[in-house]
This record gives sequence, C-alpha cells and structure tokens, in this order.
Amino acid sequence: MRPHLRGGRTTALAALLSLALAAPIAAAQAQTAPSAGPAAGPTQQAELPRQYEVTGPATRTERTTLAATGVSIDEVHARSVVITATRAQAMAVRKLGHTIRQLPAPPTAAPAPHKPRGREFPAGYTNYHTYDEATKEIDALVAKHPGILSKQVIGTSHEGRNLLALKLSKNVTKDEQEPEVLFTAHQHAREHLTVEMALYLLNEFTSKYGSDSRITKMLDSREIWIIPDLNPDGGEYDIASGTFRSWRKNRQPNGGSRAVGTDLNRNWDFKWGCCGGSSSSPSSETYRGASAASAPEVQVVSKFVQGRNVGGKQQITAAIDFHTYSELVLWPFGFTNDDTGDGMTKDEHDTFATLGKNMAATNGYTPEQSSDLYITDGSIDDWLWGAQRIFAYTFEMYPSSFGSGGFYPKDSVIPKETSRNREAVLRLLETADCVYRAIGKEGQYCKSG
Ligand code: 3K0
Ligand code: CA
Ligand code: ZN
Repeated sequence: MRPHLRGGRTTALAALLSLALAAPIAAAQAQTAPSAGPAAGPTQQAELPRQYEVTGPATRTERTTLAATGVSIDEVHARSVVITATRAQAMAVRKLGHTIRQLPAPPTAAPAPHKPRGREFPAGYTNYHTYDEATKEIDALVAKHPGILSKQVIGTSHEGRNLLALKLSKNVTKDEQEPEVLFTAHQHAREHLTVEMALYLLNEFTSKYGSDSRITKMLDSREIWIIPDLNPDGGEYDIASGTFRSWRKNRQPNGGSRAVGTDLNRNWDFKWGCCGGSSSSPSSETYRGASAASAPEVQVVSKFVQGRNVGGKQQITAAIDFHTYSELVLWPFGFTNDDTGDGMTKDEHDTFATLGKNMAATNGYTPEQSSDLYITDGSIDDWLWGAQRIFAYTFEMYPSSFGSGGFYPKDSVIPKETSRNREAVLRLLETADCVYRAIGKEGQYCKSG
C-alpha cells in the first residue's frame, strides 16, 4: 500500500527547529508525576515530557521500532517524525541511531486574568472548556433542548469525574429502531481541541434542528451518541499547574511504579498488547495498562457500547474518535499492516477506505489505514470494528504539524477547525443506515437496500 505521510509541511517546523534549544539528554529518569492538583508539593515536580524531532525513521517498521522505546509518535514525515518523550526515552531513541532535537516547550502563557491559576486555560486558550465549563454548557443545552438531547452519566473516571454520554435524536427519551452513530473525544489528555469538537456537534445539532434540512433529517432518523470527554482526569491534570504538561494518559496509578497513567488508546480489549503497538512499561507514553480494559474510563465506555447491542444486534453502525493532531482520517486495523485478513474482508476494507477518502475530501485531511503510521494495538477503532463491527474512524484534527501549534493551538482556531469536520460528520451520519452504500453494495449487505 502506498504510504501516506502524517503531518504536512516541514518548513514551519524547520523554522521553529532553528530556534529550538539543543537540550542535553540527562541520565535516565523515570517518568513520574505527583498526584493531581493542589496535593502536588513543590519539591515533587515531575519531569514533563517534551517533543523532539527525530530524523531517520522513514518506514512504518522503523516508526514501530521507535515507538517501542515508549514514546508517542505525534507527526510522521517522509524521513522524520515528531515524538513526545521523557529525557530517558529520548536517550533510548538516540541509541537507535537517530538524530534527535528537542522542540520548544508548550506555551507558558500567562494565567487568564481574574481566574485562579490551574482552574482555567491560560490566556490565549480561555475559549477552551475545562471539564466544569463543558459540563455546565452541556447541562444548559440539555435544559434548552430536552426533546432532542438527553444526558446520561455512564460511569466515572479514576478520580471520580462523571463520564457522560449525550444522545441526540427526535423522541430522544425513546429507544427507537434507528441506526446509531457514536462520536467520542479526548482519550488523550493534551488533545483539548477534541472536546471542542464534541461541543461543536452538540451546539450545531441542537441549534439547527428544524431549520437545517440535513441536520433535521439526521436527528429524525438516527440516534447520535456523543461522549465528549473520555479522559477528564488527564485533561484537568494537563492544565492544573498553569503550564501545559503535555500529558497523554489517564491519571490511574500503577502498582509497583511511580509512573502514573495508562494510554487509553492502547487499553481496549481487542488484540490487547498483541503486536508491538503498545508498551508494558508504566513509564511509557503508550503504556497499555495491567490488563485489557483495566482503565476505568475504557471499561465504562466499553460497557456503554456493549449495551447498545440490543437483541444480539449492535445498534451503532459507525463512529468517529477525535484526536489531535496531524489532519488525518484513519481506519482499522492498527494492529496489522495487512489491508485485509481475519476480521477484514475486501469489501469491508473497501468500504472503510472509500468512505474514509470521501470524508477526507471534505476536510482536506489525509486518509489512510491506521497502521500506515505505525503499529498500534488495543486502540478504540480496532476494538469498535474487531469486536463490535462498527465502522470506526479516528480523526486526527488540526494542525498538520508542530509548527502550527501542535497539541496546543490557540483558541482562535476552534470555530474554523471544528466546523471543518461538519460535512464529514454529516456524510458519516447519512451513510450510517447502510455503510456499504459507500461501495454500492447496499443490495448485498443491507436488507432494505
Ligand atoms: O488508530 C490510530 O492510529 C490512533 C492514532 C493515535 C494514537 O493513539 O497513537 N495518534 S495520537 O496519539 O497522536 N492522537
Ligand atoms: Ca429517535
Ligand atoms: Zn490522540
């Protein structure tokens, strides 16, 4: 398969690189973290992971080998990648023979005026929603639109925050015989733009029901589920010190280690830990957890999705899990480089690829199979498809590269970069009654064609 590369132009990155400090790579230091929030003592400051440009890896195999050092791969270019790593992990990457350079730290913006530090995003980011702000906005929307929007608490995070599922549909209190579609966001703590994506969809669908004909039709004929924040603990931890911490995982402690957190997108119960696409080391950015679905957040959402299997039939037919960044539309599998095989027929692959490319044509993202980047195992998409047979995509949102803001683009981009996915989301919804229509095979696969 032709490799598409993650991340766009490298010019902005190169310009920033010339400004980057050449950081000494210190002796091995475990990636540890103090407990969240106010309990963290000043003498206990944990090392924050940093982004590095790594020159050398040019194939998906080399990228998978690189990921095995425990780093996350954030951008993929023809002969380089951008990773997030601790100093110890960066040292291990250098030992692979690659050239590495540290990139500038995330913005250390001043606290927003009149807001207590750590309880709000910093200046330039205040239009991002903290967990409490998102909850308030959601509650207000539910109060305003009770006929088409309902809220369920489907469980709690490790630190006890509510995990929400919002349902959007006409006659929302009834479970009708309608195709269901799932949108999830914020598995990775630092990917705050994805919560804004979920909030955009909630606002867009509720405000335009009855006036926009496509939205009206979709709410009349589908049941739309939005889980706006899979990792609230991680998200809050990322902003709690007043400086973005580049945190990825949840905030669950790991027995026998000072390292905190599981990578939720390596913890799902399908081919968990099978294939070199995750780490068994708690200090890794891609730690897969002690066992499949060991993270409470993954358990809760897995149970919710399993609960949508009614009378032996999974009601959810299609899904998007939002991440940042790199501007990609990804489809399963992540655990194998094969396009087809066990669990993926040619028609299924063709359906994924055709609809994926169709959606990508609307937002300008690059469409490709997940494993074209690097191998992942235990990802949500592999589980949603492999275990639940849901046509599940991962969207890696704005920006295309570190040079345009990486994980921390300013809040001024929120309206443009969330509405950018409106058409793709509508197309997924419109196809959800028979996803195989994407390849013209509704007669073969869907009873009512
Ligand atoms: O399915 C996938 O390929 C997931 C890609 C995702 C991940 O979990 O590695 N990329 S991210 O961590 O930079 N959002
Ligand atoms: Ca309905
Ligand atoms: Zn992510």
